Amino acid sequence: MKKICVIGLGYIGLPTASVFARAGYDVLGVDVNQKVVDSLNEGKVTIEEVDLPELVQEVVAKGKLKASLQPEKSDVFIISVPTPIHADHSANVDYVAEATKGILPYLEKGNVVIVESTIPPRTMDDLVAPIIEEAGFDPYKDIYIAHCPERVLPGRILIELIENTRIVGGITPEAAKKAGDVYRAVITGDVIETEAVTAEMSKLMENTFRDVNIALANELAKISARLGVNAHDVIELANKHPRVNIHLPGPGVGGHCLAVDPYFIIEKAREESPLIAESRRINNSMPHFVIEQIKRLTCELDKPSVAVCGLTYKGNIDDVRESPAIEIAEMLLADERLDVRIHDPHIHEDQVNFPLHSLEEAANGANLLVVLVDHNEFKQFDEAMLLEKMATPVIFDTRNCTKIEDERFTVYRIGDLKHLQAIQ
Ligand code: SAJ
Repeated sequence: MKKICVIGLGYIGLPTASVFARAGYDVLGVDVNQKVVDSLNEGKVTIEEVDLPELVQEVVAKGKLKASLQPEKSDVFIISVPTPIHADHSANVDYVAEATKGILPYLEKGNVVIVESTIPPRTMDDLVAPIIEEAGFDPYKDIYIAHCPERVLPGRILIELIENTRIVGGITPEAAKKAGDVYRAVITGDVIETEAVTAEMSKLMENTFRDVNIALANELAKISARLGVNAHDVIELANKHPRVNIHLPGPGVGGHCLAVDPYFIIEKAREESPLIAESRRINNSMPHFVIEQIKRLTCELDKPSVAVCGLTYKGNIDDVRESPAIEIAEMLLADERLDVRIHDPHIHEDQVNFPLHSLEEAANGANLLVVLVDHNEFKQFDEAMLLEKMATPVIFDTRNCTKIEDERFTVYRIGDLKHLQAIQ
């Protein structure tokens, strides 16, 4: 039976380690955080994910999953550490480099080394392989080195880890085969072997495809504001065509994937990626576009009161990473002309550095209510409450998600601003 060492016990590493342990492998999870290591050894999890606490408890109790600050000799090493971005948007691959260096003392000929972290193209060949070579191995012969990007959706991680198709990119065909076999033993989805750089690019292009298409929808929203067109009607009609799928405009693109991954391509081929770069710029410009509309709406008022609804990067989650809504909230709070109150039922005050309010408090005396996230709570507001509390019943919905029945409300939507008039 094979022994597997998983480096990085985060959202991907811990579920991955648990799934291999459940399949009967002896798994060692490695993390730099002592707390993570200690709690795992007690059978407890430090991240929130459906069914994970039960699975971890079971495999730890059986002795199949253990945690440590240091790796051990293993047949397979899986690296799943974060790749954040620097301030200039270039990828920070330091954790990947450190994790690779960390396994060198335990590495033996014939071992498989898999990187699951999202990485810029050529990282396997230009960074990981040379580190292994420096330790005296021939990375193209002695060790089987591969990139296998993860593509799971939080909330469904344990299901998708087993069912999703896996792309396994080896730095040699043999490496792809050996790494592919590691997954084939435990997953039901297809395992497709390819070159490392193809696997790197395919992961990045999935998220870039989405980012570029959202940029197109956001550009349409801006064009529609200029021309007095309803972008939502345009999208609905255009999407009747069997090969057209225009995405949804919004206040910008957030999250740790779409708002980050395209930069990994740009940094490696700047001159050849103007469309990807421009799409990033368009999506990054959306918070300013939202602010401009709020200013246009409130310009006639002395000290307008604005209720902001939603801070997460998308609906029904508690994640604020790269969230355009946070950027918008901070810009509004910095504007001394405005009285701003913020509400998000999915997040805690310790996630942000400004006060949060209940919906009633935020709406109280508000001249404008701005919806920045499509949480279920905002799809059907308590209209009677809003009518009673708000000074002027005006809503600016940047997600096109609210259903407002009462005709006393004036509702503007990001793709439908044609009748926009200042609140008086
Ligand atoms: N958004 C729009 N308009 C749209 C769709 C999304 O403005 O039409 C915005 C969202 O509000 C959000 C951002 O884009 O701010 C990203 O949301 P998302 O749901 O598109 O994606 P993520 O970042 O939560 O997850 C993505 C997924 N990738 C794809 O759908 C191609 C997921 O499958 C990946 O696992 C994940 O990235 C990842 O880890 O790479």
